[in-house]
Amino acid sequence: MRITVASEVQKALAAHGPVVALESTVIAHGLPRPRNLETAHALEADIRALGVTPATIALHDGHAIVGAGDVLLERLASEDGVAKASLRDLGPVLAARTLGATTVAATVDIAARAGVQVVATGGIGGVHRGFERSLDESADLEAIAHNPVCVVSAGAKLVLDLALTLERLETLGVPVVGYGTDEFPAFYVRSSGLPLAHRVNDALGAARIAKEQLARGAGMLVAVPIPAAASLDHDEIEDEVMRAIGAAERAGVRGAELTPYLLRALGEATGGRALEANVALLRANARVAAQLALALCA
Ligand code: PSU
Ligand code: MN
Repeated sequence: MRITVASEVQKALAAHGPVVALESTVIAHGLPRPRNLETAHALEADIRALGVTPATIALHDGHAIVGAGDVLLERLASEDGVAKASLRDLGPVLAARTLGATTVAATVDIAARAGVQVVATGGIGGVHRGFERSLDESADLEAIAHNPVCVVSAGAKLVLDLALTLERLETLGVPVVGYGTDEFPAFYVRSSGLPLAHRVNDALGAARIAKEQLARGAGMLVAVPIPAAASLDHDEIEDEVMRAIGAAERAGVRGAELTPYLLRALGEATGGRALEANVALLRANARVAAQLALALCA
């Protein structure tokens, strides 16, 4: 794989300075325009404000890009037909030299190769509800298990089966560390009722675990609850999730299109409140990721 690392990111890595990688599927497929580009810039600004170098990852012209510049970010946010590149798509999209947005799975794979230890996202993919019929489990889980990268997220997306997602992470040997919480966060909602085996209260605690885990050549998940002021009402959003899943089934939406479809449906059904919550948790996670990157360098 040809990896092009932006000079700013190269410098930070060479100096063993703090770097946070960001995925780009959330920009191209997870958020509507123009909020997607604004959010991409806001996440990078939040990370920079803490003295950390952001590195948005994407695929362009046959290269994996670590540190997309403004022109590439703008293209990812505004062009139609940007590929959603998960692990299985990396080879094909690189060979076709087309523009690709990387999922958490592909981002983690590329970050590990480039030597970036921390990745921030909104919510990881996981085991979908109705898995027994669809066998739909995101490649995110295996990718985190097999790469020495610490992913910071608000748990897994609420549209998933969170209990099954936690079970799979346990089987795969991925520690899920609650950040100031004993429960697995539920993306738009602070708690899922699902207890976590491990908890830390600050970035230093997360960094101590990450050092051990990454040295094993394996990844981990730091699970950060959405800020209380931005969280949604559990029962209300759960109703909308059920409605969105029903609509997706009737429309025959599955595979890679399912997650973007559900996120869009929830944004529309809540009059944009799900979107605002998504942006708020993305920004909170970027900040925790930056603090973790700093603690890993200290
Ligand atoms: N989190 C968000 N919005 C998103 C995603 C995560 O807040 O759009 C994306 C991530 O890129 C994640 C992907 O890797 O959804 C999971 O897709 P799938 O379930 O098809 O693997
Ligand atoms: Mn899937």
